[in-house]
Amino acid sequence: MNVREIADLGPDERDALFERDAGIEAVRSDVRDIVDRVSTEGDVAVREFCREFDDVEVGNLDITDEAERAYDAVDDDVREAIDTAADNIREFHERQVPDDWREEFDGRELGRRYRPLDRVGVYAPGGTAAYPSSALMGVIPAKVAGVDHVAVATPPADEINPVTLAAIHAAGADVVYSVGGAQAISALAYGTETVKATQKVVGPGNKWVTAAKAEVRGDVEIDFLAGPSEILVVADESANPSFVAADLVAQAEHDTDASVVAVTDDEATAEAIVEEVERQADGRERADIVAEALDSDASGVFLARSMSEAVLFAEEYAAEHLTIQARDDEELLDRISNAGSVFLGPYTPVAAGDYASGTNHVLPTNGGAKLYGGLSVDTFLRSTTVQRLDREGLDGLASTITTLAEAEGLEAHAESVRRRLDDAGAHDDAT
Ligand code: HSO
Ligand code: ZN
Repeated sequence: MNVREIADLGPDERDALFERDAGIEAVRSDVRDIVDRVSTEGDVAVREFCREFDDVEVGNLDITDEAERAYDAVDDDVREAIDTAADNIREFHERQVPDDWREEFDGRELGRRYRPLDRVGVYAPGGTAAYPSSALMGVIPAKVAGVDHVAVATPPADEINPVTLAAIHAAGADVVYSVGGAQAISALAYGTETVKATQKVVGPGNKWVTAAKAEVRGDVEIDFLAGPSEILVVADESANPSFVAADLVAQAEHDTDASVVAVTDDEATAEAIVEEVERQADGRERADIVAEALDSDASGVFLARSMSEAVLFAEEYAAEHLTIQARDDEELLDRISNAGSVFLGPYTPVAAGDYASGTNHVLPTNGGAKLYGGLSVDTFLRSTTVQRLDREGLDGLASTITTLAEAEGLEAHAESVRRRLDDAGAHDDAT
């Protein structure tokens, strides 16, 4: 890693930073076959793919009871950590539940109400990327939203990660299936003999999972296509380079494709961050992954000519995680709209949000933050508008409606208004 100046970046360097993608194109056609076979052949195809990709002969696809047993069996400190994280995540998401409302607007009573989806599917990654925390982040908001049937799919293994199973249970999943990859997404979307079809499939996964979500989108809802982890740190000279580096190295350990970036207007801070990153990357348990992520063109430390230029960089970058380590952090934040989740101040590591502060860690990557937010209670709700007009309210709107209806050539629309206001035609109690 070295310090590069934003002003000197060439087009290829800018593309590597700003044109990130989930990298799913290469697997799209293989994934399409898997998705199709599961949707037409059901459990038989699911079992066959578990054999082929996970090398496991799956007995019972429904492992709901196993998840409960895993929760009881994990070490006490792990169970307590899961419970504490789950409580905090639940509390934060409960705060997001919108109230139904009705309001009077000059004779027009208008409102909005919210209802949960009936059935949703949450993917919980397994294997080396088994993240029990992601199971909490997917299931809890759905249960808080009031979804009745929350199904979780997690890859089979000779021994499925017991912490993942325990977290799935603690989060409140209603049913757990032992199936992973594209076959899991297809099963959750279309149903099989064992797996009940759901209306929306959410959660992060590898390329195969993400490509399968792209494939089923349209037939069912999905959250969004999540790519590898990203972090952008915006720092001024008050930042602690060692804390900044620690957050960069932490996200780099996720994936060789992770993008970890810092931008600062202070040259000494930039140099110090690079030095610290090198020092801290050394000897990490996942040193190879960290080194490859740090070496990539999508990672680096960048020097801006001013904090305003740093802010513009952050806006263009639209990071999954944005941390602001600067004296005027709130003022800088006011100028930024594009970020999945923001971390302010020296005592707010991204790992807090990854695990336990309560916010959700399933967040938009690849610049998605320009368009949408991360997983939340809203992800699992649909809204309905409601209205009741009284005679006066309709009277006040009549000419607006009839004029627009006639302008559209929809005369029967206009008539449906006039008929109500025509006293001769009005029903006695139609006041
Ligand atoms: N930083 C990841 C979430 C995670 N971190 C899970 C640790 N475990 C989201 O990009
Ligand atoms: Zn993380």
